Amino acid sequence: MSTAASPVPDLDDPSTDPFDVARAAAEHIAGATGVPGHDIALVLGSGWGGAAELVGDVVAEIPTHEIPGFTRPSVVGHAATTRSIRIERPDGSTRQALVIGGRTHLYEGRGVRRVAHGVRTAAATGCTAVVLTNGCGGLHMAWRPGQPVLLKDHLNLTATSPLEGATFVDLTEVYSARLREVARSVDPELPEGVYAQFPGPHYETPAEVRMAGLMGADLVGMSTTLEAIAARHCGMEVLGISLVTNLAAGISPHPLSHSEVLEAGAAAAPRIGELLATIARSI
Ligand code: 8IG
Repeated sequence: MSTAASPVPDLDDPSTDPFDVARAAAEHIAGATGVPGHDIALVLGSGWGGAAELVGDVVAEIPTHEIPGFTRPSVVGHAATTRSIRIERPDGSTRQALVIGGRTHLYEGRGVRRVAHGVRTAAATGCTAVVLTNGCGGLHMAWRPGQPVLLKDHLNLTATSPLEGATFVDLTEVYSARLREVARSVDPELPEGVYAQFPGPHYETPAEVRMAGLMGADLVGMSTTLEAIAARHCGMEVLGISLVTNLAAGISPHPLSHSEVLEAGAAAAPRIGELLATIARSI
């Protein structure tokens, strides 16, 4: 453990190694929570904020923006605390979960390093698996607002990557088949889908939603794929779970509204919170 606080390098400085900032963030988390290391990480997206308390005993809670490399989130409904949670597993053993609220989105314009920083920090704390959750639009009428969907693959439509330089990471199985199996053992009804990440912050046009469908997407959103790539680069297993909070533009006859998205999230909160908690205990 470091004694004198060395200055944290600036994530925006191109000469800074983003993994140095992730290590500084992990040290801050260890110091501020009193928990030396973590096993799994949960990133809570739109609609998933209420899930943390259900996962286990909250050992410590710290403001995310105080952790090196993190910034204040700018979106209403995005939680901004990071918690260390003790999970009791069915066999009596325990796991320490790092629950990161307040993810940085690409549309905030702070660069891909900020977007990837959460999962890199989780890896630096010792996490070997990360559960990425999000709220998104659905392309299938049968998936009503409140429907959770497991990600089986993605389309990164952001035209960027969280990786820099000649970093050739295999993405044949971004979303762990093993962890999807664990999730389905909790809820056998969970459907699977392909998630397309658009840059946002605007929602898609109906033509863009049709395009995404033709390309193989079942879900459209503004997060997750860049974080999943960064997590695979760190060697973590990834589980992706979307909450369909609205039918994508043109699928629904109604225009999209952020308040409806928040409402759908709130209505689904108990069910998806319990689902996430049970999955976290089973990983
Ligand atoms: I919540 O319909 C949510 N996030 N791109 N499209 C995109 N992002 C979203 C949507 C949606 N709903």
